[in-house]
Amino acid sequence: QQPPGAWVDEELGGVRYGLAATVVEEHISPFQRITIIDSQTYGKGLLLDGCWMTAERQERHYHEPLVHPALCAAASIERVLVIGGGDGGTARECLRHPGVAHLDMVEIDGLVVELSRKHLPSLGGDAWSDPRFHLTVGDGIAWAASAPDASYDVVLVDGSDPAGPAEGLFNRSFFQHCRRLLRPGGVFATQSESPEAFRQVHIDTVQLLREVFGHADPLYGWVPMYPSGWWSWTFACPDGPRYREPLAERAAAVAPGCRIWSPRWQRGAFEAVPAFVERQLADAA
Ligand code: PUT
Repeated sequence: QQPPGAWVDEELGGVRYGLAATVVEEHISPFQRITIIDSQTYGKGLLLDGCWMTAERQERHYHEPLVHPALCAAASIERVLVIGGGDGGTARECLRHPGVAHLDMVEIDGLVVELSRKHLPSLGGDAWSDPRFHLTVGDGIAWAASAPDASYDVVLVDGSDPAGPAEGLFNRSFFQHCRRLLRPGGVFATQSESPEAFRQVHIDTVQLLREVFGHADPLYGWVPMYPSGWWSWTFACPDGPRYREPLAERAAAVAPGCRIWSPRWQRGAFEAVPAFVERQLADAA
């Protein structure tokens, strides 16, 4: 039992990223160590294998930038696939778009879903009971490999850091399947780590997505509890960078309920490419 006021940290590269918090539950699933904490500042939160995933009062910093640039830009948003996303926050933001008719979410770890529903119910909100929402507990990489060509308008990857069960979510063959799954005018997006704390993973991910999809661009924001706080999401589309400009009607439907994302924020976030990333991507091209 931890004393009240103890610290829970993610340690990376000689730096600690922590919250004053107590551990509420911890389990070892077949895939990873799952920790639920209760923090003074951001409420209840989730770590996987000791890495920060989300917290009640900080999740919007992460979920809104992953979802809305893609859902406000794809030609249609009738069919959406979310790979990962077991806390429910990504599905919740997607289902705020009335144009979504069917959302498949494929999460590898059923215990993440169970503990998130128990301790972080505000993340999934009404998504769990929405008739458009279809949860499969299974391997998202295998799902992407076996789903039919052109079966989704939007594919979102909400995985953890590239180690353990999430490692395969950053590789070429997985991205090639995601491209194959997109209908014409479709948009792909993935969380793409920190340009500071995971610099090489970030650069390699953007470069690989450019190779596979033809067009891919990172968008930069902040998730204060993540390593360095500086985070990125990368959007990709075979037929041009349509994700850069939100469609007005879709944006108007969701913007009033957003805390971080807005069309203006998005435009700035796509422009905020740090100089070293711009140089490294130019060298890699
Ligand atoms: N899906 C959450 C990303 C976590 C990064 N630490």
